[in-house]
Amino acid sequence: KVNLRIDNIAVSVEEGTTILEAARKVNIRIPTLCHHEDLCVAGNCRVCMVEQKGSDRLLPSCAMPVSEGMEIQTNSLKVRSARKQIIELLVSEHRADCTRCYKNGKCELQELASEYIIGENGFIDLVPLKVLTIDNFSPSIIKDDSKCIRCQRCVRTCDQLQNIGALTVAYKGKDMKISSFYEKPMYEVVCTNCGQCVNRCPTGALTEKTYLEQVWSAINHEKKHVVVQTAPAVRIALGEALGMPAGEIVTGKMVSALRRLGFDSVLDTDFTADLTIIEEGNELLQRLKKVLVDGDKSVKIPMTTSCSPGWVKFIEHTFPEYLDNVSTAKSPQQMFGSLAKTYYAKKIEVEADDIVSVSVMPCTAKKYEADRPEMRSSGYKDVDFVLTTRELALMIKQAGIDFASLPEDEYDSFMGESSGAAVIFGATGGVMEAALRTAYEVVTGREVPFDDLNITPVRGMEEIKEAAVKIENPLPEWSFLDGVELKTCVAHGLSNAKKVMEAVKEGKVDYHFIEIMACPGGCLGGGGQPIPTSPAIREKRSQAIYREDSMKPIRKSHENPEVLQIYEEFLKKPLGEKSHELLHTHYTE
Ligand code: HC0
Repeated sequence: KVNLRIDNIAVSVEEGTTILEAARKVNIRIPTLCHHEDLCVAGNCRVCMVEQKGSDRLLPSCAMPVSEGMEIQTNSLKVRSARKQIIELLVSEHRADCTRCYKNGKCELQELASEYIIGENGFIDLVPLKVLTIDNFSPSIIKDDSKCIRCQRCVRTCDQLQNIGALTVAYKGKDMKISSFYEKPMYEVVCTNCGQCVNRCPTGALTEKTYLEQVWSAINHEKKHVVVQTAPAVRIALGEALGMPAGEIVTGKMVSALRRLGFDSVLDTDFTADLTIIEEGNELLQRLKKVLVDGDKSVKIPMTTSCSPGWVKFIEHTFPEYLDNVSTAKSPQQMFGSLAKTYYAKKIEVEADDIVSVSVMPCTAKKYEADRPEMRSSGYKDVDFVLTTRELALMIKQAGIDFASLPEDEYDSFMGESSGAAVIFGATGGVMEAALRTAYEVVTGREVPFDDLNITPVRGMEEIKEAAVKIENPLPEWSFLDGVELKTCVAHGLSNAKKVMEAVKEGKVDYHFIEIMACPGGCLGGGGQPIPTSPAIREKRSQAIYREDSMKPIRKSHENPEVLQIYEEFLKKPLGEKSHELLHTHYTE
């Protein structure tokens, strides 16, 4: 242990801890604009400068490890004056039209400028002297260089966390800027739309493209019937953006709020998450049969999940030769969209033309997914508008709703029912756990041999997880699987996805089924989730998801009565004709 004093408080921390981390341990907040717990040390913004007794240099606390006997002051006159100047400099490079900015009230630079009362007497405003570009071609992300303070959180996110490198540092010195490949629009480069950069940007330089006004217009349109679906991971994070602590389950309040906002049908993506398990699970079993019994070499194993659109875009760019390994099942969001404008429209006797389908997602890539040309099997755009968790919170604020005091409500009765298996889709490993709960039972007629259905090897935040389930005494139809050890792998974050795919490519692993989610922690850590998202917050959201699962009366997708009903009334059978038309697709390079 290393012992030091920070602002005269004794602190004892592990060797290698930085001054910033040590201060946080004793609840001293040192401001920073470039540090983020998910990312490596950068020391770019210099806002976190502190003074060390006996030294005339100020130290960047995010980059400086503690040493024995150090005496640190985080708030001396020298520190305050330097910090204020740095903030003034950053503001002079930043288009500070705060009242018009999407991040107004949520901008870390604005907050510091306000705390340090920078006023009018700072440095010359450099913004008018620069050539500025706003890239708003992408359906998901807007990049506005005039708001950028060059902290490089986004660059480190894209590079280290996601291994994409769509954002890089270009030029040097005063010309240095955050750029994409050849300064092309984000839409044209390898960006996966995951929005992890948006989640970490301290200012309004990277934001989601918002569709709030379009949704308000649809709600207020006399003739339109607006259907909303909510993703698994929204219900355990929305509260954070509305003043509640991380890890609160707010499903019932969210449903109440959506009704008050004026949505005509309040439904659940979890319903189609259950449906995905039936379709994807059957697809896996069919693939296994074709490979193991028929020796069909055109059929690819391992099969990978397809529900994370950031992952699908990643594999299209990075491992296109493995596109046939991706499940043909559409994501629950898109299955929901195509059913909303076909089956559901008919059921509620509304013309498909008059249905507006809105989804609330923890994800910015879902905006891109909804825009893909493959996603129009209803004859219309299956999902018209995608809002992030943050946008829904903003809508609730705009409507003057006191979220905390709302009563708990239930989803509408058709396409609103779901199992615990569907809820856990929102956490890394959740799709795999849900699939195994169903697939094992379909094949053997018995429940998975894990305590209380909790398949713990695929749970948790470990980067890459593996689990094997041995199939013994299957039902006669599945006798070819007798003794087969079903090998599965789960990865979250695209740098881990890359590791898994490289291992597959090199023949080092022989998985049957791989779950990949583009974002750290799975959707609960999505780019559209409340800011901040940190490892500790992801952990709390994850615990909330598994709590929600354990409280559900139905915990297996194949037992969802509405899923059984839709097969009986409409789809007839998994992988049948209607399913192929509406619920499956094929991704091409
Ligand atoms: Fe997810 Fe999904 S679990 S991708 O993370 O499969 O965004 O929450 O909605 O579609 O259900 C996101 C979350 C979803 C989809 C579901 C899947």
